[in-house]
Amino acid sequence: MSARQIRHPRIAALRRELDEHNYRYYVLDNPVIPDAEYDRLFRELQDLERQFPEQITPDSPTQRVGAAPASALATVVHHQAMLSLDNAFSEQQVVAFDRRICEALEVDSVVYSAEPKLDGLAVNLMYQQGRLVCAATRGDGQRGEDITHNIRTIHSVPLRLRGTDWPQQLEVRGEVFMPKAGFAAFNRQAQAQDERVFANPRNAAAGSLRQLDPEITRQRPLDVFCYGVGAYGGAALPDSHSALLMQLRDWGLKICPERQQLANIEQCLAYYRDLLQRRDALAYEIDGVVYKVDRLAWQRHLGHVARAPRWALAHKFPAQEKLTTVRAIEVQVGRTGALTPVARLEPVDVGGVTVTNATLHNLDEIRRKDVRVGDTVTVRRAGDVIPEIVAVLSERRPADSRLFTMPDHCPVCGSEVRRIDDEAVFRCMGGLFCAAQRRQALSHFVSRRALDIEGVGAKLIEQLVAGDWVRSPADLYRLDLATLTGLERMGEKSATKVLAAIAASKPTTLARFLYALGIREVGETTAQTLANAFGTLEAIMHADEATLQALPDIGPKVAQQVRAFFAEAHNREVIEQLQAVGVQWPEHQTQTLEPTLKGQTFVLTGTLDTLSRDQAKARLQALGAKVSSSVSKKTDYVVVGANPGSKLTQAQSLGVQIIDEAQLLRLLG
Ligand code: D41
Repeated sequence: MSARQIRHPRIAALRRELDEHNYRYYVLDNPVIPDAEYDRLFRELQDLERQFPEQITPDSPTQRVGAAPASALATVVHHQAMLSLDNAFSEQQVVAFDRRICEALEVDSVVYSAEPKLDGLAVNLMYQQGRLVCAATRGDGQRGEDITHNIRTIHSVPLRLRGTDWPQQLEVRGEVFMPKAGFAAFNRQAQAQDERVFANPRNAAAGSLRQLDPEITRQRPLDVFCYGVGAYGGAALPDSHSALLMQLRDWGLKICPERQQLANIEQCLAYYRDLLQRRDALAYEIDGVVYKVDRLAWQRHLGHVARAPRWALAHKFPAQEKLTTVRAIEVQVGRTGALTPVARLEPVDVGGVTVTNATLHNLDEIRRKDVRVGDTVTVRRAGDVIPEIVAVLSERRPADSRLFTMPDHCPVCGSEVRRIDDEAVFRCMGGLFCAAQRRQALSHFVSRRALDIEGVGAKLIEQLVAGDWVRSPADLYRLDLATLTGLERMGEKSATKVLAAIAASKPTTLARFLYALGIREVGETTAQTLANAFGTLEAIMHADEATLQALPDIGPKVAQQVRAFFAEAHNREVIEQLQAVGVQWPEHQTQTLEPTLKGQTFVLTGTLDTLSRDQAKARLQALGAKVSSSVSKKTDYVVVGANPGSKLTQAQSLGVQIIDEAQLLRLLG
């Protein structure tokens, strides 16, 4: 028996693996490896089959052109084949492409049409007598799947063409995609409902279009850009690709607004660099740029090889997805004690940036993806968002891998870890006893939008907390030169500067101060809302949940956190200390905050002129009054504005004192 007859084990393994990935990609629309990794495996199989051609079988993944026949959708034969695109991964390859073209055309330079390469699903739209009669996926280029019912739900696809000068038969080629914002919203909702999320916008577009029920597609935020034609009903085409696209646009079809006509290949490269740089700011995902010889006569002259035209080229951007392995899963403690698992990765270059960490958000997320130490994973970095793990290659999982579990004690301070009610997060119960929370609370306190203490960075805070010099923000104001200069790498000059910056932060605003306290759920906007509505810290500290909730944008969750924060004696103490060391802000109202109305009960009815109901309520409460919603014998005053309700008659019948707005304002000082 010759060696040649032995089945090559790697060939069999590669086929099995590629079949699996094909299935996940085409049938499930849910791939677990990056395209680049798939291509690598595919090429490895092709190479082996070239070495051992007798082992090529008709069912090898290399023997298939295009997509798998995937579903219950009907098959559609395209009138004109849908070609694919050759790829270039470097500027040299692009320049070589241009040189081949110039030589074949015997010209010095060529005008190109350049457009972003959308990362969606290629479709063919068939119009007859100006009406959309059929829409299909590209499939293998010859035949695709009938997705007419789904395409009809996309609002940017005209069901009838505008104008009258269209060919009787027109095939329009385009890319259906899901814009980034729609994709993010869709996944957020899917996750909240424990439904399946998509790995990326392209899978989301493909998955949405291959539904049997168009009602599902209708709810997906899909859009389309058209980039070419197939059958053209025998009519005369315009001279150039650019003119063709303008024509399509006039007929009501959507064209990518970034498309440009460019004088030569150098301009194409400049266009590529510009788009690569703006990639994150675009509303849709793109994975490169497509250059097309603009003049259609030249396109015809150049023709095509195999399945790709000679006159077009996809210049790919660096991949945003790569494979790497998980070295460890560590748990970080946030400012509010929330534990966030973070995957420490084998460093990998993703789109020009070295990625070493990926957030795993929370335990639910880890469970959903089942990420474990030692796993091979696809990481994705898009825009300036934190890199994330898209999928795990379970077939490459080490046999001894173990399920990740959350620690039951804080990795920083050892306090108990608890999961509160229905929240997804686990929290360290250590509060400001926990050094991690203390460090971050301090970092937040000094940050630019809070008390803005320049020169007190993460490093210094780390030292101050480690040495136990600073436990609460108030301690910052008690630091002296000797303490600071005693720290490592702190000279007298910088220490003096730090002290000056700390001192300079004392005059502040109520909104900044509130924000700086780091109350959970209270961001800058909420802090501003509270400061505006109540005017004084005293009033906020005494407001009950109902009063807080009466404010715009303050819901029960925020109100509860605000109440809980001020109910905590420790927090009130820190505030007192901060005021004692001289942190101060102008209060909106000048009234003395003596509880001059303590024990008095007010009821408001009707609309006041100068105060909103909430303001009136807040100011009354600031002076110790109680504001009730119903009139009783215990009511001291009923404040009556315009169009009072039944409370006025109740007050009259009970003999409660009735006052108007002017009298109220006098009482409020
Ligand atoms: O944005 C795209 N994905 C895109 C795809 C594009 N802008 N232009 C394209 N042009 C062509 C030719 C030149 C063959 C008409 C394409 C594709 N083809 C294409 N998409 C998927 C397969 C081929």
